[in-house]
Amino acid sequence: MTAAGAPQWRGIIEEYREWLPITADTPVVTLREGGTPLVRSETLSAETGCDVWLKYDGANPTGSFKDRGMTLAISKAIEEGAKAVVCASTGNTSASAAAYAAKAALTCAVLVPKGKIALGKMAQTLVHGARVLEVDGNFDAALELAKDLADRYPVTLVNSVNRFRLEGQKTAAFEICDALARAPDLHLVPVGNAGNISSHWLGYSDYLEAGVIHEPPRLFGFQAKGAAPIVLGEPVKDPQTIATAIRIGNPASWEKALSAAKESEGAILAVTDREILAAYRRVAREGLFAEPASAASVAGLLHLHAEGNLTADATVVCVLTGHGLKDPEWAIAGAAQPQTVRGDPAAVATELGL
Ligand code: AN7
Repeated sequence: MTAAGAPQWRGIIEEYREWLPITADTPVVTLREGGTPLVRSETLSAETGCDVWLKYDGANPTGSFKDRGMTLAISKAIEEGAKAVVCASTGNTSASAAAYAAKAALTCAVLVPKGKIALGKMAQTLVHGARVLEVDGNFDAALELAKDLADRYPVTLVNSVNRFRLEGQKTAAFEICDALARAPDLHLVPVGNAGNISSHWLGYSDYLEAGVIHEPPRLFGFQAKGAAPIVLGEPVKDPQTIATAIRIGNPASWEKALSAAKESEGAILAVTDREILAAYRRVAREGLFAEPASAASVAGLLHLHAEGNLTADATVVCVLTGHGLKDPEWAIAGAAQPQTVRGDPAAVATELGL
């Protein structure tokens, strides 16, 4: 036990217990996920004329929003007597599954598209002791394989088709409303397998139904242009984008995401890799390091602004879904390279122009 009264965020299950499908008997497997910063962006607010907030879900224990869903999925798996879990992943789900399975002493296997997951995510998955199997194919093929495996063998699937994942991830919407004491007008989020946007709509809908909020936000989801099946209205066989986290051609929660956008009077739209990288650098220069896929939400904000589709003074939340350290390659590629300097203060001062 921590000391009585010691302030510590307890993780999303304890903080939002009454909103989640658990009982007093559900064992809670937690790494104290959630409770992530909601940071106002002065520069994006000034540029767009809106009140812009960044929900930094990269501050979760394994560096992505997946932890919100994984605490619940792994807790329920333990409750149901599972001995092993499996997932397909573009990297963040596998990092999170590996960590929570380690915490629960469960066997974890992950199926990833060969050569297509960021180095940091691979490092996490391996260090937490998961079995990593590389599939010669993309994420969509790996997910079909994982589903098949879970249908036929005694292993629990912890991709977002597992309903407990979405139930856990909806807590991001709760935290945003709790912090603002209202729902935002617009809620912008990257879309890959389309689980997260669906879960956020679930969260806002729960709060609306309970009267905690009175107006829901409009939800806007952003896919990468080369991996935008929902925008195109058909699966993409060979999805391509530098944002490997959302390199997905046939999202599992396609219909749910479309309903979320429709019911909230929002939309699912596409942004280019160029827009994603510009947004990525921009939030980094404000002190928040988010991985490229995460920056799709901010790219989307600037896209809506450029097209004149923002109402002045609207309260806007952009979700930054994953930490930039997972995929440092892009940070280094786009920055000035370090310089070597002689080890005396005068030389350093000259170099810095002081
Ligand atoms: C940083 O890890 O699909 O639309 O297998 O890692 O709920 O899929 C990751 C997705 C956005 C898209 N941002 O969320 C996986 C995986 C980041 C991500 C998404 C992902 P969904």
